[in-house]
Amino acid sequence: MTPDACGGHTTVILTDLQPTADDIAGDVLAGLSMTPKRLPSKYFYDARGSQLFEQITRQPEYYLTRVELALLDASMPAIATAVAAHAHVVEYGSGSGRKTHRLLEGLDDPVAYTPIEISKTALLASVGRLADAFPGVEMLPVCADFTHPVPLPQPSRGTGHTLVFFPGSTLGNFLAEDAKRLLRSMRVTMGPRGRALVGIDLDKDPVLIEAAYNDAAGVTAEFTLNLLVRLNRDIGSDFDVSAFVHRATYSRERMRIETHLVSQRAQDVHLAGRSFHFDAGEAMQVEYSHKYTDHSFATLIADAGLRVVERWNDPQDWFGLRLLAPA
Ligand code: AVJ
Repeated sequence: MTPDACGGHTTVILTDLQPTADDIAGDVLAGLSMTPKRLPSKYFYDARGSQLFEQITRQPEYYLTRVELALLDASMPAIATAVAAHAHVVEYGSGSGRKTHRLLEGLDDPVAYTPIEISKTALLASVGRLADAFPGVEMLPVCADFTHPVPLPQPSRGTGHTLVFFPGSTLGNFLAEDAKRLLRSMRVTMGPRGRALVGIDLDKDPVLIEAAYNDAAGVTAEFTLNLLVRLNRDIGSDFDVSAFVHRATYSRERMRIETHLVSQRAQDVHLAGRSFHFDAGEAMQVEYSHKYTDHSFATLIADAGLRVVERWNDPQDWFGLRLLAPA
């Protein structure tokens, strides 16, 4: 072991805004009471789910992560020019840190980095990975729900502007009304001089999109089914996981992947003293992944008081990065 193998002399100041704990059982009861039944996709990400998602990003069919990383590399000089020096980089959620690493490396002297994340464990893990690589960047993580406006910690160096970073087409998991609410909160969080760099998956040949959500190795199917495994463990439901199959289809009309879990037999699922009947072949909706055109995206953000100031696509127009400013 080298003397500095443990690294970590950088001070990390955590702001805990104590986001209200998820009411998983309540959300699931509400979803199972709807017709058709549905479950919130945010509950995919327990420890196993996060691990499976990382595995999805390495599947040959799942082009999103690969293309976005290459696009970020290719556009970084232009992004650095478009974004003023001394930015306070604020990331919505915390991924593996690969994209953040490229961004912090490529920007002109960023002063601070603030991931906003509801899970304190994931939050501290993400800054831990970056703190040693960027000793000149103040690490100011905030434990909060980024779908609401977040008061930001003030970096001690300079009063630069804020750059919100929201990669991965995570926006696509929200229905239009929720996406608009999130974008309005983003506008408040970033302030009048702020900017946001948002990654969006673009509308394209449905064959390519459907392949990305139906990888041959079956990792996405396992990721989707893991939702039931985690619910059975964490809220005591009794879904027969082996009787459900993953189904992801692209709706051209709605420009989104619609992921369902389909019960292969009639079954009754019990939760909190209540019983929910599934017919054989009944589909429960578990995730949407919206894709965008320039037109649909412009409409979405306009309703949130934002506008596109710069746009970058990969050479095949599969994935885009958009720099947004208050309208
Ligand atoms: C969380 C938006 C990056 O919707 O593409 C991947 C999650 N679901 N495969 C997406 C996901 C199935 C993913 N994002």
